[in-house]
Amino acid sequence: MPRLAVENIRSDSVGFHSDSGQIRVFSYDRAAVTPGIVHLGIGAFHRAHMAVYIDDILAQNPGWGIIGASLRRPGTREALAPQDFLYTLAVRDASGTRCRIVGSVLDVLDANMQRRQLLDIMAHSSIRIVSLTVTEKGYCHDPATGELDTGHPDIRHDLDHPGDPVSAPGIIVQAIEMRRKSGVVPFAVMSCDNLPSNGETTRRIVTRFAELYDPQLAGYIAKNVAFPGTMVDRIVPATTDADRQMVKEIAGLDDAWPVVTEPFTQWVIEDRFPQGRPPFEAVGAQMVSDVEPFERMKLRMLNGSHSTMAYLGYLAGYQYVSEAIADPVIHKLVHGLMTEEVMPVLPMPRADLERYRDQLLERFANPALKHRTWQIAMDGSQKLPQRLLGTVRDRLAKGQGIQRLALGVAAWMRYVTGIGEKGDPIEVRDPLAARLGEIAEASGRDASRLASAFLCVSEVFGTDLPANAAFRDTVTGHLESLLAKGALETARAVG
Ligand code: CS2
Repeated sequence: MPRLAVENIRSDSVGFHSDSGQIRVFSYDRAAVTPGIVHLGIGAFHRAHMAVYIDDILAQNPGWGIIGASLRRPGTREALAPQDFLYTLAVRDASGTRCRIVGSVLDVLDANMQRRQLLDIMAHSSIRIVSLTVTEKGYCHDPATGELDTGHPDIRHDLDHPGDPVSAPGIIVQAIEMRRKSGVVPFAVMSCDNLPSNGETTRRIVTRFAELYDPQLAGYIAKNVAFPGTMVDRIVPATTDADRQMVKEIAGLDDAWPVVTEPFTQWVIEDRFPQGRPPFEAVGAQMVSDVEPFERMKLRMLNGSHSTMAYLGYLAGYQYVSEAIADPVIHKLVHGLMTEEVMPVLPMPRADLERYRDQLLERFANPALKHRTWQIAMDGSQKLPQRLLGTVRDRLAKGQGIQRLALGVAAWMRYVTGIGEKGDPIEVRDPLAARLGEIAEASGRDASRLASAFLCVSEVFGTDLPANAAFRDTVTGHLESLLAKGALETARAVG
């Protein structure tokens, strides 16, 4: 079977057309596209989200091609380089699969091997936006406070070797410094990660890093660099070999790294791009002056439900989200979590939130997406604050109940003990995994000792939550039940 590559998709004067007729192929002249964006962290999510919007934009404006960089995994460049950085997007739901070949990514650099090249490209005047999907932990911050973690090994490395940075903040600051020295105006820095106030948080982290490196540069960044906030949404499970096979059968081309996603996609962007931007609104993105209400709604409704389902679902033996939500006990719990606990402390009209909730429940149930509970369970220490604990704080401040939210938190604690309900080992992936494992070992299966020790992890819970008796007691009670009766029985009792 031919490999996916420019030479294997037929071209004529109006662009490229697929031979198979079953796949859609970009219609612009790819040779005329020039880079305008550098994207840090080019994983499956970016390729199913922003890169697709840009693919649509390139038909009208060829100056916004993307140069991607992977900061950790070298595999993306290796997989995509032989296929001219083209890849297949497979959109799936119960009604079927629709494939399209995306051409907006012009190159992918392996930041570890090609650091100089990456910085040189970022310093070039044609680049006007540097966007990021480096996941929560890529910001090297304290998740509870949103501040740069100055003791983080990557940050320490980058402060000692500023010309050879490995962290996202270090790379961004170095590139801005190179531009400043050569008289090139800075790019806008656009976070597309699921962080609370992601623009403002990125601004704080980058400026703080610069302050430690060179206070004058920090002042320059504070004055001249825009950090637009975004709300991004599309469910994109990690690509599997079965996905590669499926795409091969449909597209008739061998694609080393396709991405599989759902039909739904949403992008809300704060309109703050002093050096210009692509016409995002022309391809379905919403441009707003304040992205925060959208972001908060999405993090607390979608991601809060996701994490709760991931921990409870995994413990209950469900491999995929669609299986977990098909269990009436988990469905009721998640429905109740959103309706009774999250929605009342969001500022949107009730009817809008109800619609949003119902749509989410449908998206979770998409049987064609194999979204592993284990995948979502990853990096819980980085996710819990914005997904569950913000709502917890808002409700506690009003003296309101937190039964279901506390169950999500207790399920995380139960999960990170590293031992499942059948005594099976759980592969806990988390930057704090070693510490969480030590806590579990030292506390045994005593719910009260376990909960107290986990609550002392201040990067997650801050200092206020461990001191709150209502929160501590509710979490401890749920953890006790999870250990004694299991996830499903506990969720049933909470309702
Ligand atoms: C998920 C998100 O992996 C996770 O933690 O909750 O990646 C989720 O699928 C996206 O935010 C959906 O937009």
